Amino acid sequence: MPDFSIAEAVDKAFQNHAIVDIHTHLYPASMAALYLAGPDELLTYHYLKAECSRMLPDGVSVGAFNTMPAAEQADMIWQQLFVGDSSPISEAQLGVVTVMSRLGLNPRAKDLSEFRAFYASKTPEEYTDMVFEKAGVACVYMTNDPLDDTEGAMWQRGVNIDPRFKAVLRLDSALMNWPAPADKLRGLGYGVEEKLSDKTFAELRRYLADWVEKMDARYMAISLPPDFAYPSADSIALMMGNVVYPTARELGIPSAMMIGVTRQVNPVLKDGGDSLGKWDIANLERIARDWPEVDFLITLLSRENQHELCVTGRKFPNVHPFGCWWFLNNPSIIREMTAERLELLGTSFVPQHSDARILDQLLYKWTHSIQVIAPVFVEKYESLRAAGWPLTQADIQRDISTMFGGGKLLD
Ligand code: HDL
Ligand code: ZN
Repeated sequence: MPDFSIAEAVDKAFQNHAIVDIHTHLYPASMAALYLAGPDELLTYHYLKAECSRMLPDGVSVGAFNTMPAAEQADMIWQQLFVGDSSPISEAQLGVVTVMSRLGLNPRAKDLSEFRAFYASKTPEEYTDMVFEKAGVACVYMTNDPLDDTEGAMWQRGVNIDPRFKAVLRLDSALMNWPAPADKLRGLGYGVEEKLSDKTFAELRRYLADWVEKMDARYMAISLPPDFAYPSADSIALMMGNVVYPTARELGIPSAMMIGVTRQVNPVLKDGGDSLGKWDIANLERIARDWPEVDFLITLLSRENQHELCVTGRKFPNVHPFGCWWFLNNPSIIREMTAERLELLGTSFVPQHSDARILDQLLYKWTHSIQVIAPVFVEKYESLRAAGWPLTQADIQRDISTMFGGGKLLD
């Protein structure tokens, strides 16, 4: 007779472990203009704005909706997607319901007044402490961009960063659509040229090294389109091969690539207007083979890329799949991705990140993910026990703490 319930042991392992969330768009209260929390931010999350664009009141266009003040947008989204005449069962809608329930609020309220009053009753620091504690999160990795006017000014002034928020140097604004970023980089003192010359590459490597050090960035990240081809004469491929990968190797920090985004397929939806495409994973084989000393954190946006990403991880130990990103962050797909990753990679991957943009989202993104991930682990541990492995509760705690603690690369 087994001496303990695996299901109970897995649940306890998650309860005993404070999560390390390795990709978010969250910022500490000290970065005030970038700190997003509370009902109006939560309801106007671009996922919900996109879903509301399908359920707008007669006579209200998306363009007209976009001109409304945020509080009015939040009220309309609340009426159309929650109070309205259909159940809030999309993942983003369910998320708001979970958040409100976790905060002890009535998710079936007729308006947002109770949520707004609750949010107003706490300081940003108190709200942050409460959300981290309720969500069981130890720390979150940010998305930091020195070329963002608001954020760059904070770093130049000097900003006190809550140690629960780790920095990540995001590269899209510095490397994509060259030479558009050149002026801003020169404004920061980097003598880049319009052409992709050795001088430009050297100055961009200096930019990366300077800001990794300034921010104590744990990795460098970039989002790339599905047609990203390496090697190629495309400017972004030249940037990756002459700037990012050599810098990652020199600094000994991971290069994260988030691939498959087709930007602004419908611009009127603004930050909700992006879509996805399948990437040719042979590019990753070439990158991992050409840069064996670099650790690549990889998350791909197309469901059709997931199994082959696991296989590529088996071929290259420096390929580290992480998370169920964006359009994959839904229970039906999280379940499938976690199972195939465990089957093909064992414990050598990071199962999830939240990608949270609004602090409150930590309360649902992790709750929902663990609800669907835990049973997959239970099934695998049951198979392990059935195969004759004398499994212990300490084994389970060790695995969960490692895989949801940033994996072998991060902490
Ligand atoms: O590029 C990214 O990091 C993506 O996560 C985008 O921010 C995207 O808009 C998003 O929020 N996905 O969840
Ligand atoms: Zn993101």
